Amino acid sequence: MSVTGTNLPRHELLALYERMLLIRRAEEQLAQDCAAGKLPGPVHLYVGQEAIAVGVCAHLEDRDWITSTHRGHGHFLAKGGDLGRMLAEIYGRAAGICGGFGGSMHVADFSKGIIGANGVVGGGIALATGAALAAQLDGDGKVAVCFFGDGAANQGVLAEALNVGALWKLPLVLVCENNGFSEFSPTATVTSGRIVERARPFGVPGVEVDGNDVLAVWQAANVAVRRAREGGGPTLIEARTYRTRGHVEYETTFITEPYREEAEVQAWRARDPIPRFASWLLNHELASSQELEAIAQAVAQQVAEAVRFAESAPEPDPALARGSMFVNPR
Ligand SMILES: Cc1ncc(C[n+]2csc(CCOP(=O)(O)OP(=O)(O)O)c2C)c(N)n1
Repeated sequence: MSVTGTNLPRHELLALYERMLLIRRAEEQLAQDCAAGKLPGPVHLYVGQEAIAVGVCAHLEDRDWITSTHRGHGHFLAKGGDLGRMLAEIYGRAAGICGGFGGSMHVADFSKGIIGANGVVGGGIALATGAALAAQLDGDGKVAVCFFGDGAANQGVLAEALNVGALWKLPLVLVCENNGFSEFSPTATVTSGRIVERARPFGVPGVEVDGNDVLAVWQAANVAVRRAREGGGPTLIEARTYRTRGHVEYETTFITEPYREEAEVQAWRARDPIPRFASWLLNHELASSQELEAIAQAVAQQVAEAVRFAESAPEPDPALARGSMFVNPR
């Protein structure tokens, strides 16, 4: 794991570890809930990709904007979204962050700069570019970060964002999470060339990084966010990772043929960013196993409390559904 140049104090390193673990444990809870038939809608889990959201969002403040994807729980939590209200949203409860009407693919919190998860593949790219333009007009050093998948990188809007972002030097960071798949299609079967090189014709820096190494992501984002804040314009980061769970929970109910080798999944599980970072902390004597255990216990407690909060919340009043969708419902 590359570490030079982070100069992060110990408490910040432990905070990165804690946040990755919180995302993981929250999603393990959702996987269980889904298997138990408790969820009213689908969930796309971020398991194995936590280092990307956490390494990037460590550089952001509440006033900075992020846009997300259909696989958005990790982005929401890394940017400081409330776990209890996220779970309540996914459980379809009134206490949810969108009143229980949006579900997993719409978790958003403008007060934390979270423009939201998004079921439209590539939809966040245009939203983040607009947010970056707004930030530039505000002139107070805010940045906009867009998380998107390798599948979304094949939408034409990426070229449009790179073009206008470079031209207007927008404070924009484009973070492509290349997890090897677009639904059930391996990336290599639907994507030509290297995604990171798509920045080059626009004169935008492109950086490829190990997306399972939280410190490598932290370093790449450090440079990109600073450049954006200082008026240097956009950066494209391609973070290489792997989706170790399915595209969507419970996909085996409709996908009957395997679309990848189990050995490949296992090889990537061995590179899981969380135990990997734990080993690094232990090897560098930056944490003891007791400290990591204490963090794990605190996280488990936080998830249990969030579940209690979400489960005890009432369902929303159906009469409010239209009111939440339109500004002036008729
Ligand atoms: C505009 C649009 N086209 C197609 C879909 C169907 N769809 C949902 S997820 C997905 C794959 C997205 O792949 P990627 O961007 O790599 O994200 P990942 O699921 O790997 O995180 C597709 C094609 C969609 N939701 N929106």
